Amino acid sequence: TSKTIKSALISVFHKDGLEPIVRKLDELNVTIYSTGGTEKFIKDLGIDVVPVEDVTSYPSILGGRVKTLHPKVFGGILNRQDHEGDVAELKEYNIPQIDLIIVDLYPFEKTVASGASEQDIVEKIDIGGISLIRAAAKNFKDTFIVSSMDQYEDFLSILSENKGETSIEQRKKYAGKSFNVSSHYDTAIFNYFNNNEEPALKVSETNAQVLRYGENPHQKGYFFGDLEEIFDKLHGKELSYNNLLDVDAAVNLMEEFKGEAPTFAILKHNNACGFAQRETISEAYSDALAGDPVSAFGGILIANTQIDAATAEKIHTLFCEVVIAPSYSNEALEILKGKKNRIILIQKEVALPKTTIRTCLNGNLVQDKDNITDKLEDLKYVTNNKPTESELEDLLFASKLCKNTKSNTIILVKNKQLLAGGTGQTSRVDALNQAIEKATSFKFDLEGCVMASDAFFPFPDCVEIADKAGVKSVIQPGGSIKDQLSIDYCNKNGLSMVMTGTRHFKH
Ligand code: 93A
Repeated sequence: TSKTIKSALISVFHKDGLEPIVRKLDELNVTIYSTGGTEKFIKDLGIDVVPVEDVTSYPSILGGRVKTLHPKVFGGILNRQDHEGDVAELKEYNIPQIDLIIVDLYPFEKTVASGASEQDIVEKIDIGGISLIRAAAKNFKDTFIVSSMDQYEDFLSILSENKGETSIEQRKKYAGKSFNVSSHYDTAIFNYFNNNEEPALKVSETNAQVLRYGENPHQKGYFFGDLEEIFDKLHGKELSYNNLLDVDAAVNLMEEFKGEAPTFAILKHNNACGFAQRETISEAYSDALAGDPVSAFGGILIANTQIDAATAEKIHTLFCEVVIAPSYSNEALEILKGKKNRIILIQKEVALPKTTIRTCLNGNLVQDKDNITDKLEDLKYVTNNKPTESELEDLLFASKLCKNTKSNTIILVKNKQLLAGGTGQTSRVDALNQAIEKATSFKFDLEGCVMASDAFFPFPDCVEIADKAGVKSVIQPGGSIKDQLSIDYCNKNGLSMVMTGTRHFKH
């Protein structure tokens, strides 16, 4: 159903861009009603305009806080033209029909951004304008709403096309746009009152799960997604923000060891602090724990095979936040349920996302996930000595761990057990020294272990330090202009080195 615009109420903060529209409306013989400043602007163009006060028989009061908020205005906007009662009431109360609303709201965001005082900011919370927008949008069947200066150009062409006649589709489309304007406007006000502590995303409009808090108790936290799709939660308290980050790290790490011999990982702050592959999951757990029994306290545990009773017995003596496995024996489950808060998850066979997203400055960084796992056939043997078969297995094992640890990282492995890792260091040498110190403090003999690095060695210092600590073989991407210095050192001192060609930064 098309309608022809015969009357309009215009109330705009910024007057720019309005002139061609009012000229067009005048040409189409549209009756124009308007508020103070806008009315003056239109009158100054030499165009007839009716002050809204003439409609309401009321002056603008409270310094302009109440200008358009009146039944005669809102009755004119909200009446249903196909509704007998509405039409009769319009007549009874002498309310003029209003077919078009044009509003440019008080510039709330700009006022906040200008560093204005609270009083000035509060005055810029538009009440009448936002109400005009809502009312006209609600009644889009009869009323046309132009809610932003951005829409002027398009609206002008609509006006010109059919001599002020508009279609229901056009009116509904503009109503839709106006709710975008109003929700954006209210979000800005909301953010101002809540010190911008809310996430930029509109939580209420999504399937966000409200978390107890964010990384710390003074931060709010939300999870966007469906955890039930990926886990069956069998027991325990709610997953926290930090739990979720650790669980994500755990799941991605274990993804690399799917289908392999029983493997167990213990994670803290998104990095593995214990990791081992053994003939049974129970042994794998023990040797993972041995890697760093101190860090394991309060950790996140993940297994790549079913957790049996023997393993559960051992786990039960440890305080840990979350246990993840593809399944549990009945007995194991009963044992693990022995602690009220312990979260027990079954990980379902669900593909993980292939991209990662994080906020960055005033936008987001999106990237493909690091989907490359270094394989035997990718390796380039660059030293005179070649790694032994078991060293090769350890090298690839270490490289997968390295890929899933925060950069800069160095990983030391022997017999498919993580001896120690240097994680999140600002220099590779620091990462190596941290790993050596940690492994030695837990009484590991580093003699004969292998080393993995997430990125190339810019200098030969790392292989020198590693050699002195007992490292016998090294895996790294290569690509430094000084690669040869590291290779020369290895050749001189009997170490072997392989290059993968793939860097695995993780920040
Ligand atoms: O203070 S208000 O919230 N009270 C009102 O009743 C009202 N009606 C329109 N602000 C109100 N407006 C706003 O006034 C419009 O959204 C527009 O931004 C501005 C236009 O005022 P003027 O025409 O006097 O320049």
